[in-house]
Amino acid sequence: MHIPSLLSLGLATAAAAHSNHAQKVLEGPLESLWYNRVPGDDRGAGAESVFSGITTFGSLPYRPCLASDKIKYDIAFMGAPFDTGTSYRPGARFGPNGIRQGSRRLPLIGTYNVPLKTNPYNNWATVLDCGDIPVTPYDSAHALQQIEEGHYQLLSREPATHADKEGPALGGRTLPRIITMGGDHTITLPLLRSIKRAYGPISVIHFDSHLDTWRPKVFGGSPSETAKINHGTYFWYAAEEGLLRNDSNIHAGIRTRLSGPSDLDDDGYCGFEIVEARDIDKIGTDGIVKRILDRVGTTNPVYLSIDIDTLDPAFAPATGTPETGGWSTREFRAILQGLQDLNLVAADIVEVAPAYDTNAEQTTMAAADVLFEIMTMMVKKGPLSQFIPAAEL
Ligand SMILES: [Mn+2]
Repeated sequence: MHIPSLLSLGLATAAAAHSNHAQKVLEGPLESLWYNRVPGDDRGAGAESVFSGITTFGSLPYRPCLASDKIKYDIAFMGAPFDTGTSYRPGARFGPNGIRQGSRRLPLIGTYNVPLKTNPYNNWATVLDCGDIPVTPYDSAHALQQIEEGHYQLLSREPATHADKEGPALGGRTLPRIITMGGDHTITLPLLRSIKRAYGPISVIHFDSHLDTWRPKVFGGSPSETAKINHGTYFWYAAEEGLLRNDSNIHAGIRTRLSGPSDLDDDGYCGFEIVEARDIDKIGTDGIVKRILDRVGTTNPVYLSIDIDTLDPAFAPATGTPETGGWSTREFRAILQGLQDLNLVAADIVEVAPAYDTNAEQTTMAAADVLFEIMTMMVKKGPLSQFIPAAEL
């Protein structure tokens, strides 16, 4: 007997939204929960309903940002559901929705990040979930163009805050920050192409168990031009295309096998230094943080790319090419928190393939928590307008 009344509530809401009259606020015992609130804001309760409603990253407001450049934000979450560059386990096309599902509990209780002493939800920044870029599953080359263009559409518009002030992008512009949820790691190539259009060549911090700088002939051969660009070769192409800033890039969490020592020469050619996963046993999380900061500095605009396989498969089993011997979620989050002074302009997290996860959703939850750290770091650091234009560095 409750069904007709619920239906009539829905119709009343739709009618109000399409009329010119002010919307009537619906009343009822759960009136405070009828809205999708941003937890931590001053509009009151709402965090109790994190398992209700349409799922967005961390229950952030959803806006279809690719439908209108009138939608403004300072930080945008965006999905790139692409996995046809995968060599082993496919399934990362479902990563964006999986990470959103794993993030639902973030607003429960509250969103204050204790180690970083910052609440990213109740701060200067407008943070939105902009949904996903439409990506074809039938044509990898076309899909990479879609990802580059979709990312650049979101990256190149004016931010909600300080749009009129100078910033680190080309032309002295201030831009919003984009956090991309993959997708397999191939997506980082079109993302870096978009970044280059906005910032020029950029310093990259790459957390991964694998190098991903392989020449195509090493990584599975090259039966076609399309096949050459995949989730193990994209950094080789990024270096060839001049997307990376010379000698200020670093991998961390590495524990891959190689085709031979020459792979390391190719890696150096691409401009990377290597922090092995096992280095943590000797130098600890503080030592890892120091090596990264020494390499990239805190004034350079930095792009952060995270393969969830940085984590040990015990903590993140649902990924394309798992490798044992990785870091724990506690260690990885401590390393990220140690990097809070970085000048991060954009980031991605990739290779989350939810079909291989446990019933406890541990991989998608780990990915969501990693993104919570990154979102907090970006908010804590402040608007990009306060940084020196890249051309003056
Ligand atoms: Mn990897």
